[in-house]
Amino acid sequence: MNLSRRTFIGAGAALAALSSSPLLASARLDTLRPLAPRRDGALPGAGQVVEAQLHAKVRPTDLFGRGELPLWTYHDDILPVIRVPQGGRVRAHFKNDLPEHTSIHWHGIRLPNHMDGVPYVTQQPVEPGEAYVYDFEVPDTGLFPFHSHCNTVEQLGRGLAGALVVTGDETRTYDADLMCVIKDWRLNANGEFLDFMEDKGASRGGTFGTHRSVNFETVPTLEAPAGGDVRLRLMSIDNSRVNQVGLEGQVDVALIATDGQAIAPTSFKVWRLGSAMRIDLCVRMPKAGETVKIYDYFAPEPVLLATIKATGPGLKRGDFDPAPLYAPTIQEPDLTNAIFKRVEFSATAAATPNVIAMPGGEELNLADALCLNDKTFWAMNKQTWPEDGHERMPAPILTLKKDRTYVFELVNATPHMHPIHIHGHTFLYLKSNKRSLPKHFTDTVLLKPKERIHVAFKADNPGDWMFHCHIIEHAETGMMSILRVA
Ligand SMILES: [Cu+2]
Repeated sequence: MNLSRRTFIGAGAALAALSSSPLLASARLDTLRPLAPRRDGALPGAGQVVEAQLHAKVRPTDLFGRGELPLWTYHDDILPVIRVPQGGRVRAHFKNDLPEHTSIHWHGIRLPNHMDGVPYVTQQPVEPGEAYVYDFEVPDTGLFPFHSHCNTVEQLGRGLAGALVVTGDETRTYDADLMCVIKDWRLNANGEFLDFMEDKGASRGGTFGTHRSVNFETVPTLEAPAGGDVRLRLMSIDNSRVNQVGLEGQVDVALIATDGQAIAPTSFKVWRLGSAMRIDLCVRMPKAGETVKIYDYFAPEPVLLATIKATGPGLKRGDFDPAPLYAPTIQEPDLTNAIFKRVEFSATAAATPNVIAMPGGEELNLADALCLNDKTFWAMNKQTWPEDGHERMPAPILTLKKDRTYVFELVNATPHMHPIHIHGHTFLYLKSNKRSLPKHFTDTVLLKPKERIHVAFKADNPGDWMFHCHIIEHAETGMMSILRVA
């Protein structure tokens, strides 16, 4: 296990420091190669086990030079990174010493239901003082966040998260591999935590942070070899904000993966990165001493998130030719005979108390006040997650036939953005009524206001799976549901 924050922040690379007004980087990608075919035979990590120790507790930390913040983290390396080769197993020995119960959800990993880390749905909560072992194989390469799935507004708001990197997708080693984990913090003028959620934000676009960070630092400067090709992994673990990330300058850059899953290298300008979403870029670094700047272009004034400085003697890499990754292990779903379902995301006025009946006749275990919020602002197909006090899980929003392929039409009936996340499966993005994006695999699909997106997936992983908006406060106020695959 690699838990060094140094390694995490890495040694890396970058681009053009041009002017004070950030010019979007452009890509000149007329002659790129397609994805490398899926690898044959055994996966690189087959038979390997990576042991990780994750100990959740309060770790007061002075993150921004404004005094100690009572962070909740999984490790003394406050943003832990677990690296495991594809096909290997993660065995995470988890101990909870937080003041309240929690669990760990491994976002985007196609794992068995009982390892999915959702309290009451896939496991009982891990109470203070208790331990739990997560043990699962990683079928797909890429970058995945892990975080709690209960009172996540506060737990993630206090920093409780980590990164899982599944290696083994590279056909050519990059000159550097950098990660930028984007997260805002809710701090007052004294540098103390503000309330993690307000009704005003929760019922609209979100309760945004007041202090931006990358890798839990304020506008960090990373480094990468001058002239080199850098793999830049960008991931949001913010509760709410959607960043529109782009790079400044006359730099060659290609998009090579979405939510960890490879795509044929394609032109990149900006990408909207909602909570838990990831992209991988291949960036050609400029001359030594120059920089590449990463911005959020969503705001009226672009916000600088991080800088990558080009260092060293300068590599000679020839024309920009980003190496394609191996094709995703996951098969493209066969749309012949796919079953069509429409899922509408909307605002709501009232909660819908439903009881979940299990196949055996019993009812699914009780939720509690920590996992539910007492407000309901949102619904999926007119159904909300029950309000606090209803004490029961809702019935599944849909019951899917195992091994059938589904096309979901995700309909945003609100004027706000919603990054929609499915557990245990990975969507293939097909089309949108508003945008033209390349076909790509994704576990978290960003719906723009009034957008309709079609996604497809094979319901091949049995169990009750969460299906929800990843703006955490939207999920916790109703935009959360269960998909049953049986
Ligand atoms: Cu939402």
